[in-house]
Amino acid sequence: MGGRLEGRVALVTGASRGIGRAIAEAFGREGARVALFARSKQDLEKVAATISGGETLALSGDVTRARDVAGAVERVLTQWGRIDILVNNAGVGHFAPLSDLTEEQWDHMMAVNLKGPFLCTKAVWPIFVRQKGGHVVNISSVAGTTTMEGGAGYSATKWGLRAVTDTLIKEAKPHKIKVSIIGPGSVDTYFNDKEPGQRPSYALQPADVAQVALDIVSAPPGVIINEVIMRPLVPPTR
Ligand code: NJP
Repeated sequence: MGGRLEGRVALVTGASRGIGRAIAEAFGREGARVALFARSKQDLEKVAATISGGETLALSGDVTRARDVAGAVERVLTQWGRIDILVNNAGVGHFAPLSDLTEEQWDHMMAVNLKGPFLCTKAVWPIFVRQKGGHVVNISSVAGTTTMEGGAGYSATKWGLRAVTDTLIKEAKPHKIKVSIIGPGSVDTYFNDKEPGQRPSYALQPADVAQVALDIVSAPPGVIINEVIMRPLVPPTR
């Protein structure tokens, strides 16, 4: 029996580790052809080699550079002739009270978390319009729906991504393009200079987010799941 994504082509940013890796693996298991995009070619190739099921492409580049993004999209088209799903997952976080947050940290978050999805979406949009279909999935955060001390810059990027998503949902409808946003709480990854295992034991796993991404992109053709907020159930009681 074919997988849920048989015949579809996905481009996943930030696929060298963490949530992006889990999404790429889940999509591959379901038969999608998956292009993995991030800066570290070596890590991407390692991940691509672990993906069973569909074919893969490891594409190194920076989501903040239009030329890298255009090159990656071109490679996917040359290889597979179409793109059905873009997952804007690459993201970074710097956390400090606003007065301590550096200009470099602010610019870094704005570039990766906001300009990255802008460039990647802009690059695939004409393809989706031509195909009369496609799906953009943006990985945001619970911090894109609320605020916390030390998170002004990070929240600004994820609230911004929410505004972009909301606008795109409206612009996409005439073209039968779907646009979705997932806002996870704490996920056990390398995010914010951590190592897997360093977050509380109740943190979400990358595979939990991947499962939601998979459900969103395999919803029936007439259904759009626009937004999912997901949190760990509860911290264990002491
Ligand atoms: O982070 P991590 P996550 N161009 O650090 C890539 C959101 N989120 O999986 O480029 C291209 O393990 C980097 O690869 P490399 C978060 O905001 C997380 O947790 O080789 N790629 C790596 O593959 C983000 O949007 C939590 O260094 C770039 C990946 O991005 C998403 O989840 C909670 C890049 C980062 O992997 C995935 O983050 C939450 C660039 N310029 C939301 N810069 C959480 N973990 O707790 C980085 O609410 N990458």
